Amino acid sequence: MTCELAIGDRTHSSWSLRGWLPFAVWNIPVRVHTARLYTGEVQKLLENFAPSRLVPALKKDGIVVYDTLAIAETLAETYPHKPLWPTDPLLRAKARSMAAEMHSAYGALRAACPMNLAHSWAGFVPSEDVLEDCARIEFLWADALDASGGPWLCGEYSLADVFLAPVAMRFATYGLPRTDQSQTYIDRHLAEGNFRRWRAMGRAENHHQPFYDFDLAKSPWPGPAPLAAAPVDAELSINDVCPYSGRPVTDFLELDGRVYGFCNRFCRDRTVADPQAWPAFMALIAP
Ligand SMILES: N[C@@H](CCC(=O)N[C@@H](CS)C(=O)NCC(=O)O)C(=O)O
Repeated sequence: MTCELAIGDRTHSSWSLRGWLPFAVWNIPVRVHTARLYTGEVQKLLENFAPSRLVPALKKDGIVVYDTLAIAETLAETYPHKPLWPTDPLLRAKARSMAAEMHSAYGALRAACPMNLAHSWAGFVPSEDVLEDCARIEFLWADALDASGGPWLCGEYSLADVFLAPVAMRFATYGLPRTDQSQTYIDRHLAEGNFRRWRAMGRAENHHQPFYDFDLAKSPWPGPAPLAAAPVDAELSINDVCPYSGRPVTDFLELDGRVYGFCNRFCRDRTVADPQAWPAFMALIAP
């Protein structure tokens, strides 16, 4: 039976990102249900995921697993041939420990720097407590990267990277001080395809949560700059069917003077947000 996953706003819900990434990275079929945070939508959605109180929540074979660490362990045990955890015992211990510490610590960083994949802030001044969390995280990143040789924390991409992906975003978007080694690791997350697709879907959702705003200037997005696509009203496009669904096109974007069509607005807008994140679209523009 296909897994069902309840998540919140992609731009803001760091735990939802952690819950979703394993499905994307290890190609595990899932049906995603989204609800907007700080409205009644989450609790309404979770009526089908009892006894979950928060997102993400997973339903698999009629059984609900909530809380990200439990979801990660459930997927690892369900798909033992997929390398969710590293196979090497030392690296597996490090990966499990980092994921667990992420789950139980770094309160200062999490409170001061909520995940916001819409913006990068200039002039954020971290408190001593935030800097202490950052130092601990960088110590663990260096420990793992030195032991594994990289490129991800424990060699190949693992659940450790899933759990630290939103932290990498906090370093990047709040301009937190970091070593060159951390910067390389953060850049790897910013360029990673699954993360880029998640962020693009968040941009297309366009859920603005004022709670996450800061009275600071915005700086350019620290990841790869997206190609300059724009939504456009049109009737004709280069393609007759959507590159994702194969259905007739109804919504359009323009890129480099050419018009491309999609079967709905969300497919179009997530592509506008970051065209290069979508291999099926890139195949269409450069066959
Ligand atoms: N310990 C939980 C934390 C989950 C969590 O805090 N989820 C937030 C979104 S990031 C949520 O559901 N908020 C909705 C609410 O508070 O009503 C986990 O690991 O999954």
